[in-house]
Amino acid sequence: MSPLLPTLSAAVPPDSPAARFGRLTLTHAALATAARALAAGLVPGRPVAVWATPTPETVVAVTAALLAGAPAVPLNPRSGAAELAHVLGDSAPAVLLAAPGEELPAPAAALARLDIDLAARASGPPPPEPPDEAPALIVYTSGTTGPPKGAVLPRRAIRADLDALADAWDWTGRDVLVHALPLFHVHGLILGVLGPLRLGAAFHHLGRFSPEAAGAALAGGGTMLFGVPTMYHRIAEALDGDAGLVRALAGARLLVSGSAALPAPDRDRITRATGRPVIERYGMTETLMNTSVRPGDDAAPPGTVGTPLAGVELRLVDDAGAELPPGDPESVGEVQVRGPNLFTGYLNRPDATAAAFAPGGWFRTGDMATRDGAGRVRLIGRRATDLIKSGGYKIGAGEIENALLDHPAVREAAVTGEPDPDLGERIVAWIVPADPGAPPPADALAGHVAALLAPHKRPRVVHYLNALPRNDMGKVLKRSLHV
Ligand code: MCA
Ligand code: AMP
Repeated sequence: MSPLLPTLSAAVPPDSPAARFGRLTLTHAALATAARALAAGLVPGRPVAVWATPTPETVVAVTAALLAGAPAVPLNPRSGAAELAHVLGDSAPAVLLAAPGEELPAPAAALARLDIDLAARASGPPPPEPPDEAPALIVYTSGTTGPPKGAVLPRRAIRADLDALADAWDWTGRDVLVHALPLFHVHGLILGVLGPLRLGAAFHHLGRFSPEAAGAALAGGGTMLFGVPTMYHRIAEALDGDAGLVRALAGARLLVSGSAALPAPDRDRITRATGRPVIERYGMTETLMNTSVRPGDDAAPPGTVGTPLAGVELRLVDDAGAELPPGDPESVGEVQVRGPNLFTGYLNRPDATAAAFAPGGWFRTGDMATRDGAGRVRLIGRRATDLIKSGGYKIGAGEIENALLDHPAVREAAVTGEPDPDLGERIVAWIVPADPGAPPPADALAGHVAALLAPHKRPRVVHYLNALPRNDMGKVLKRSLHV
């Protein structure tokens, strides 16, 4: 079995950079030895939690877990108490890896902890390569109801996905990827970290996103930029009057957007100002990447997410589950995919895993799309209205409703998403207060949700009602919830 991260065992030039965060650069050689030292303390097959701050320590920790064959559970370091307790209870990690000095909140602090030492030096040979079907990562993702589910991603899926992307984007060891994505989701961690590492390439993580920081990193040697549409929106807004940013983007080899739909006005402003297209690719936590526009496909109409990546089978099906004949750009169906890029299932959730697949091993994405004669996919919406994409994060309305109902001043709660020029969608809460004379303030509810779940799940707008609109069965009529 060839290694998932070949540069950890192969000889690489001792000072070739792998990961840069601020002024700190980790070379491939330093990463390999620190990760091997940490891997020696991990047990194959036993999950390890990683306190996934945007730091070199997270890169060493995830690499060590991959080396050891211990499934890594990346944690959002801003997780609230309930979300953290759920993820830790569900994944039952043997140990938590964190940067030295990192203060952990209660449920995480109770775990056995190993500090990540960037300066540690390995002794002895690297551990044997784990089997290809062994779980590599467990990434938590929201559904329409209930708490997030852990998607179990085998090494095979990561390997297949990264090789297909390298092929689609001509991504090589000479590229320097720039991004500021969180390291506890597929986009930032698999594409943004493991992508360059597998190729022996480098990435430059900005720590915190700003158009200026992205421009400076591209001007300073970056060749590719990965971002969610909110980041491209902020870049589009900053281009006017920033000639340096325009030059930096114009000099990039590849600008890639994903995780949510890129609005046409933002895409067009960037292309007009810089002469560079922004390429869209389409994926999901459970499937990794399914399709991408290919650089240089000038015939690709803007707004498509391209054609399937190597090895990915994709079909559209109607409501009855019948496959739509390809080639009719007007027929809308649910996207279903099959291939080596797929996860193996949701941790501890055989029910949800079974429901996610159609007969024949096709994964039901829940995304609705059309396909043109050349096979290019155009996403037009989602099957579930209870899934909200805000800032590129997928958020289930149900988990926010439950958190709101936990507030003593809330009697009833419903959550919807509404269009937002910056976030794509913003979270809107519709509240029936326990005491109509003393409704809880909006910022108290936002703080409550942020503390229980995560700051990006907080409602941005709160409306107060005397009662929620319901049908005869008592189900909330979300379509009637608008101002
Ligand atoms: C404000 N804040 C609060 C509160 N109010 N914190 C706690 N309680 C409150 N009541 C803080 C926030 O924590 C944050 O703090 C600051 O206010 C602003 O936060 P916010 O407005 O939410 O957003 P932002 O910081 O401006 O972030 C925009 C962003 C971010 C950078 C675009 O949304 C982001 O990183 N998105 C990436 C999502 C992603 O990677 N998705 C991939 C999953 P402070 O200022 O201190 O930070 S999808 C995926 O993986 C699939 C496979 C795919 O296809 O890619
Ligand atoms: P997640 O479950 O957080 O991994 O998010 C996956 C979802 O993000 C997909 O099912 C799509 O709805 C959405 N998504 C990802 N990439 C794109 C894209 N390029 N355009 C539109 N939606 C996207």
